[in-house]
Amino acid sequence: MFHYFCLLSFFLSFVSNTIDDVDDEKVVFDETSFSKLCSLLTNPKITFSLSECSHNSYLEGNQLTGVSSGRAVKDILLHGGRVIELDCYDGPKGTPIVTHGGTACKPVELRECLQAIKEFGFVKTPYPVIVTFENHVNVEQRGVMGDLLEEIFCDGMLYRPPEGAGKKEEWPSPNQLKGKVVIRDKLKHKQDAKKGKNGSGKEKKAKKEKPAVLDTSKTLAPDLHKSIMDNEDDEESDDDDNDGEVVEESNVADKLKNVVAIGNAKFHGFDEAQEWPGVKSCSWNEKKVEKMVKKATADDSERKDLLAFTKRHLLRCYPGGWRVLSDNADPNAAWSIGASLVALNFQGMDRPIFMNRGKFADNGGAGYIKKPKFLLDGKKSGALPKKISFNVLVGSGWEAFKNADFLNAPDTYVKISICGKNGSSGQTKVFSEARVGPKAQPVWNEQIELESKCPELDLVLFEVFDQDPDLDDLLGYYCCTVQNLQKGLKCVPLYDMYGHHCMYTGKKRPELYGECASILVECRY
Ligand SMILES: [Ca+2]
Ligand SMILES: [Ca+2]
Repeated sequence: MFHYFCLLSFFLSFVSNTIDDVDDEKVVFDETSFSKLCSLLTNPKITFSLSECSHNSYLEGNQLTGVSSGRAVKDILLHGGRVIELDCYDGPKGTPIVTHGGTACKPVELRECLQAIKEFGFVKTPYPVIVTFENHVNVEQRGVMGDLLEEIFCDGMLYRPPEGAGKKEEWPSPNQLKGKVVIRDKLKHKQDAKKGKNGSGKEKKAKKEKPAVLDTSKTLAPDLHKSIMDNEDDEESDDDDNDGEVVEESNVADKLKNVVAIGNAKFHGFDEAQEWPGVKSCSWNEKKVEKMVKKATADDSERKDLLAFTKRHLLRCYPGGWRVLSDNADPNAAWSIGASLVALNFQGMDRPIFMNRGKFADNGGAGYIKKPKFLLDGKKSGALPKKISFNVLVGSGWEAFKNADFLNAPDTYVKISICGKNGSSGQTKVFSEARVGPKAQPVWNEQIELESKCPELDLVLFEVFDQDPDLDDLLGYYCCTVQNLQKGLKCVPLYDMYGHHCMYTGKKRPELYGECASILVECRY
């Protein structure tokens, strides 16, 4: 805060408010909004909420040559992610391994990933961890998976669907599932597809499964390309062999099936999905989401059918298989159709991840947020578009960015965006005075006017860049929901792309906002 008092005393002539208005306790939004948390607690179904969801959660680095580890899972959980995806394959020692199939990614034992969930699953938030399996494991090793789940989550952590749950229409609420690990899996596995009707064909495989780990001695690039495209098909067709019926399987695999609380199923039309006796889940890739959003935008009855579907069933959306660098699609499209589980590559440090962090900072970081009412009742949003005026005044703690440029002081500017359908953005001029000291602290005092078309869903993203001749470098960002944006003069703390505060004091986390880089912005609406 000290920086602001100094700077403001210099520039008070530009600013209409007095420094008494500066509130360093509350940042742009109130991070401990318990009233919002309470509204979630009375929420009857998990399909009425959106949950913070990761894709290929076991992977560090890219989707082709990355390393699978329990540490990757731990990081996501400690960040607050509530949905962990594990791609399981037959392991050489008779126990399943987790890896990105058909690539050169290094595998990890399933046990290590489950241990990480046990140890770190409820450190950040008590709300349930959904473990979603992309399951390529044979019948015998599925039995081992069941045993592992029982063994590791032995002390009542594993949620067991009550008898007849598959026929009821209710999901439990996130509150009812506090401290629980909830398993999502296909009820019917493609690897068993063509076995005899009497279920005796467990030894033979109907279709040659792709190897879990690619032989890298062959020419790498074409193989990798082909396998990644195959893998994408694979993931999408997770649901394709599945008509939601229970198939005959050996009793061995029942050990896993009995703890699957969220069954994956396919459907051929919304009518069919509404006739299902119970509640189910399905997975769409981003291409399909895009197609469905287009349809829903063009035709209101399509939109209503889609929302009726996502209200009753759990829709998971995932990044396309071509995103080998672990980047992400804009999640707003999937959120706008009520998809509860919008999986992102948390390894990617891109704008979709920043938006995801902003979205789920809501609700006290519970990892679950309530869907706006209009996504549940199928009506159009009642909230009017919101005009927001941002006066970007000054920056503080800019020593955090002193080495951003090789030769000179960084050339920094602030970009503010409304993220969502029909988003827009504006930016300040470039400030470049000094690397350190009072002269390094930027002064803008510039107005940016933006409009949020859908305030119930839209996000505000503040980004600070260093301008360069080629690609500008992102130095820090802050994201929050439009609904949580507070009026008045506020400090906006900046985070680096890893999600840590941009510190310049050498401390790990700030006690005061003056210890991390931040911008002073006045918001009016
Ligand atoms: Ca996967
Ligand atoms: Ca520069």
